[in-house]
Amino acid sequence: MTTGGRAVAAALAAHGVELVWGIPGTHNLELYAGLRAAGIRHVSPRHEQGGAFAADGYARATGRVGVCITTSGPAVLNAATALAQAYSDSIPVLLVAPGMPLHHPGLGNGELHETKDLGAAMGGIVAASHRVASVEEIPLAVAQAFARMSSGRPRPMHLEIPLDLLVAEGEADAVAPVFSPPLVADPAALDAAAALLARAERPLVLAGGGAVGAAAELRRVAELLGAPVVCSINGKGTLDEHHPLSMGASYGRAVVAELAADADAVLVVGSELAPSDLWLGPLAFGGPVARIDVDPVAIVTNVLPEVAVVGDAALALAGLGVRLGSVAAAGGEARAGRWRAAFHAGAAQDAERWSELLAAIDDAVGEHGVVAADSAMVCYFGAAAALRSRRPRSFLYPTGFGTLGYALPAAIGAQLGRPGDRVLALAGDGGVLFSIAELAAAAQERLALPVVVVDNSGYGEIRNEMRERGDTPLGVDFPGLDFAALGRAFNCHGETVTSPDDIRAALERAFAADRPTVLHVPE
Ligand SMILES: Cc1ncc(C[n+]2csc(CCOP(=O)(O)OP(=O)(O)O)c2C)c(N)n1
Ligand SMILES: [Mg+2]
Repeated sequence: MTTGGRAVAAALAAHGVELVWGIPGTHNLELYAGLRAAGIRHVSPRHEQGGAFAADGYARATGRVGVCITTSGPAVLNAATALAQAYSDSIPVLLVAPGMPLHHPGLGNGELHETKDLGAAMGGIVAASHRVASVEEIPLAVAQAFARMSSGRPRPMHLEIPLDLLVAEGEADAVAPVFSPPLVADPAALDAAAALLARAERPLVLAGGGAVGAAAELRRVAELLGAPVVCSINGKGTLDEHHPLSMGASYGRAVVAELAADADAVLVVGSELAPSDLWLGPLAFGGPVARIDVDPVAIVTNVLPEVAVVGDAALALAGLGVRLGSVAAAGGEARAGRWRAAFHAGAAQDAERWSELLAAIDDAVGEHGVVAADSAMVCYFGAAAALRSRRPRSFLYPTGFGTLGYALPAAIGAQLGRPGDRVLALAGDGGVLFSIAELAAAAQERLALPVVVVDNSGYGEIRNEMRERGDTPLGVDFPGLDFAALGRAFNCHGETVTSPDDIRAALERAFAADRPTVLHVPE
């Protein structure tokens, strides 16, 4: 016999969960007792949105499921924005939270944390929101959630445990994790994709977040084809950006549109080709398109391919590699080199304002490091293309949903998931305030985390857009804050860096420190 709360914790542990982010409340005390009993490490964010962003950062940096635990009602809704972000970027995050009692009146009776229809709200946000109906069901529901998150297109889940079931006793037989092997593509589809690409003289490869587990296979196919590779921001680093065939990351550049038009065949791997990746509008391809995607729905979305290969990216690319032979195409690097030069020139121009800062970050973070970025200009105009990532899972960015406040908590999650690697948060003065309380969490965990705040005294991008429309800016200018002092108030170090010459030394101090450091960079 066990209790619902203990059954949840035991089931999480049985699925390899070692670390959760959570905030306790009256309704989830038995779950907290279970976490302790199961030996699961608990980290305290200071807001549930920060907890779920941290779980997302952990998932992106490690490839494992990130888990967040909250109490019911407002706590779940606080986490909802982060789960919506995880949904749009296909990140496996599990939220476990109590809900109203099993036999709660459908129209409500004013219970603490009662929400009109929380399941409906969350069902509109995550891949599935499931409410268990008995203690016995709990191990099964956890196994089902993990099965769903570790097969096909990974996406967040919400598991609701009626609050009376958390304390109820029952039998909860363990359910072993379901092993779901990667989806093997149809050989005929792979033949067709190989034929389409082998005919090409000017092939192009686009790789998105769905390719991050297929770095070696992607590189092999690119080399065999002699094809330039452009990664989306979520796919950044999947082909080492120092490789001669790598263009770098982000599709929203004029040179990518030119490259697409010039190509006589295009291979798209694990990429939505979403409007949020294509700021300059849809790409017009000069030749037929083959798409590889684990999601048969995504494969026909935005761009209808001539050849659709539904399957795991690594396996499909390996199959394509076998079909393309063993001799690298001649001339690919020379052709790619011209596009590469144009890509980097454009990126350098857009990032010019932050060039010294970004070069210093690139060097300080190093080959194995991670940059967690916010929806700030320094990130999407700057870091996304100007940093030269060597590996996937090294640039974490809230692409599709585009929320603010992501960088700091995601960096905390990444750092706890990869304690041996350098992790840095990069944000604007506007976005960082959305989740600034997480400095307290980072300080409590004693993370040597630099939090770089690029300060233009307001919502700079929106201010620019208002001006471009000829409007007088409204709601976008803020009096300056002393972010270094703010950092110190949160038990972090704090430094204001006014000269570019000081940035490198400040970053080294931050990575060697016994706590996080807020690096305030006024523009
Ligand atoms: C949750 C949320 N609210 C509002 C926005 C709209 N928005 C996009 S960028 C931006 C400005 C962010 O300011 P800051 O972080 O300082 O970056 P900057 O634009 O100055 O580089 C705003 C308000 C958003 N993306 N997400
Ligand atoms: Mg700003």
